[in-house]
Amino acid sequence: MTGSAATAAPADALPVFGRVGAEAGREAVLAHLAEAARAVRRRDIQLVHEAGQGHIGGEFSVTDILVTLYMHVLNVSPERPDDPERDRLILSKGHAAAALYTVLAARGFIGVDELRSFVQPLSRLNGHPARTKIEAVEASTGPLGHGLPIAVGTAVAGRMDGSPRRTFVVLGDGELQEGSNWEALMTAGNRRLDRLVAVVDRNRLQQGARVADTNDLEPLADKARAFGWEVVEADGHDHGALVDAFAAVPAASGRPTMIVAHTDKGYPVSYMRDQVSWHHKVPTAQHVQIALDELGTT
Ligand SMILES: Cc1ncc(C[n+]2csc(CCOP(=O)(O)OP(=O)(O)O)c2C)c(N)n1
Ligand SMILES: [Mg+2]
Repeated sequence: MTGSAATAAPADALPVFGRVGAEAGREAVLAHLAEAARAVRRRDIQLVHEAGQGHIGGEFSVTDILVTLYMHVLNVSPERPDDPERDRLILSKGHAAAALYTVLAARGFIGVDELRSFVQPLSRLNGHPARTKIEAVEASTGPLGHGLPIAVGTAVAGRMDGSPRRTFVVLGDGELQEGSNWEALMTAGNRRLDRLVAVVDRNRLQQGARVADTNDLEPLADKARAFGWEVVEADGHDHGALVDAFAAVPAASGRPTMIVAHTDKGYPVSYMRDQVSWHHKVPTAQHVQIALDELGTT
């Protein structure tokens, strides 16, 4: 790992991090994830500022989930991005693309310098992730409600191949209002797709309003259990809690796993945290500076 370079680097520098597995010990894993998450958020907010677009609130709520997956959980490697036995990760809430690109760069799947091209003409880094442009993007997403159905098919394919590979899908909570998700939840439960994991970024906000005031999901865990899923609730900003939740997959029950990751939109930045306006507001230079100060460097 080269993450310690973050300390003295200029504000927009992003180190490339390796994967640190459980064999390194819990303390080393958690230190690695904390450092990577900080570096990713620092780079991401500057990316969105420079591009003049993005969804920084939902990017910061999902950062710890994506970092824990790419830097610790997933059996994936930039040296073999097309390995048929790799784990699959689908970011269904595709509007958080800049967070995904920043994590992919931090893990070595795309160049750190390429991040500067985000949403520029002819860039591969579209406002929503495109499978046809970036090999490490497992599914094109953006229209909400598609990632989980694709993930169910991906998990079925893995089972038909007799493969131990796992499929992870990261969903927004507002996204769960799309009916397609509930067909997919039902199918996965009925088929007992134990190597399928759905992570819900439960930040309680959607675009312009609270989820509960729009079309409430509760009792979400009970609903998922009724559809045949194992449900784990975790603090989605606590890397240790996420590591433990992922380590419990596949569940002994043989059911697919839903991790309800309790998060805050804009976490951990003071002016952004739990503020619905930060769904897709663009940070000014001053906003960026405050965020960098709050995120710190070590
Ligand atoms: C089918 C569809 N409808 C509407 C949108 C526009 N849209 C983009 S993000 C968003 C809110 C999503 O809320 P949530 O899933 O909770 O995401 P998060 O809070 O994590 O940003 C909406 C309505 C979309 N991308 N796709
Ligand atoms: Mg949300």
